[in-house]
Amino acid sequence: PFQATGVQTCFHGRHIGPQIYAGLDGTNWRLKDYEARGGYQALRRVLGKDGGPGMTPEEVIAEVKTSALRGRGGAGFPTGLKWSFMPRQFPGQKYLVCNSDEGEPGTCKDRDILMYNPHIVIEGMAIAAYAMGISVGYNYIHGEIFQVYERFEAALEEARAAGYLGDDILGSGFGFQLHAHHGFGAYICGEETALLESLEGKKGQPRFKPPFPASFGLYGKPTTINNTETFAAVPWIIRHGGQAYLEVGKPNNGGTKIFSVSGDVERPGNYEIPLGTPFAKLLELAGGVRGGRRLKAVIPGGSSAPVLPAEIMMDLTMDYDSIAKAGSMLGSGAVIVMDETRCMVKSLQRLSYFYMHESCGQCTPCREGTGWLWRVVDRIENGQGRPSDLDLLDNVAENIMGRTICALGDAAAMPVRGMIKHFRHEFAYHIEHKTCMVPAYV
Ligand code: L3W
Ligand code: SF4
Repeated sequence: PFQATGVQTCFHGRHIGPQIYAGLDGTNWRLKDYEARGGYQALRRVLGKDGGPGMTPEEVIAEVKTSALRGRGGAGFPTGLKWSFMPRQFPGQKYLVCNSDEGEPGTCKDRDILMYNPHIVIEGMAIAAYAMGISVGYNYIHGEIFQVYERFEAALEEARAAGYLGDDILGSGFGFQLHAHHGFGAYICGEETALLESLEGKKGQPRFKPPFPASFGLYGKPTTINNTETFAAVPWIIRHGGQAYLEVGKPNNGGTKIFSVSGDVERPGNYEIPLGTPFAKLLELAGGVRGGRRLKAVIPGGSSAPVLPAEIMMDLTMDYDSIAKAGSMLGSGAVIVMDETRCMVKSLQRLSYFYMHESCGQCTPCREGTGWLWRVVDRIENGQGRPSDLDLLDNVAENIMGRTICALGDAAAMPVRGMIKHFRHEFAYHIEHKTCMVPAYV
């Protein structure tokens, strides 16, 4: 998946940031290191095990609502609101699930959290479980990162031994059992209902929504699913307060967000910065465009987000609302930078192949449409494009959007529409001249 756009997106271990990534050096992931950084103080506070009175579940949810924390997996759904959907009185098992099935091309942030700071996720999940009255949780970890799964298992063992997980956490009477689950590498299992199917041992294919997992989730029981980074934000919110977290970011976009900056930059890496930071600042952190070349375009939120040209991007701040206003989405925070030597047709060819390959095949517009999209872009790239192809691409994309069971159909269609909207002239040049207008590719 990291090759999906043809630009270099795979990097590991360069991560900086003030909250989730603060003070990590690659060796200090263990429980004792986490505790030395103030780890598990938030859980102690919530359970009244820090000498204080403790917090009620309602107070925890209220704090998360105040923080304006939004889901870090892609949709940006308000976390406190999602937590409040969980029925308080339910005569059966309820579940908490962490979505660590990070597979969005360009996104490499969650694996770094789990590898370098796994206890922050465990603490965040334990607090969430307390807030929603849940006693069992799972962390579904992407299949191609086995060492991350092993690291998380090791952290779970430490947390259990120290009494941060189990039937009676820190003697509070509150119990929460957390398990890790190793996926098998399918992109679609990052879609929450496909993930649940997979966790149940079935083929990972999305379910219709509604019903949402909040009412019909794992084994048909009420389930709350959040992304890894979302859980990792929770301990800071409890320790410093929801208002402080909100003020780190901007209204409706609280806190920091991790951006996986990849592609044509000098220093690709995971950068945790306050939401609302100008894109120009993020680019500067990543060392600027590689080789001093000119910026051409940016995919601001993972491969599913429509591309934006440099002139639009340079005026934007990195937050959910301003990226959406510009016609794209912040998504999972994968910022794919493309310089002036990048061919948009080639990039879209690779992206379209990815979605065709990852379609689960359940619904016709996605199963057939993703194949159509790839074949048409592929023939344009290979000098066999037809003048009618651009309208055809637009038409196929339009007929996929909104007509599928899950968001993968839209995710395949949106990059096509974005590319043609902003770089139509490049596609037209390919069709007319049967070659690329970008010198490096001629
Ligand atoms: C109860 C309601 N719950 C919404 C819940 C829902 C889900 C969350 C957001 O797509 C995006 C997609 C990808 N009652 C509810 C409700 N919920 N209404 O809120 O829901 P939704 O449907 O807006 O989004 P989604 O299906 O979760 C996710 C984009 O993310 N994406 C994909 C990233 C992939 C990864 C990865 O690598 N694993 O992160 C990237 O940008 O295109 O737009 O929990 O249940 N009335
Ligand atoms: Fe499967 Fe695609 Fe339909 Fe999603 S949209 S359920 S991936 S066929």
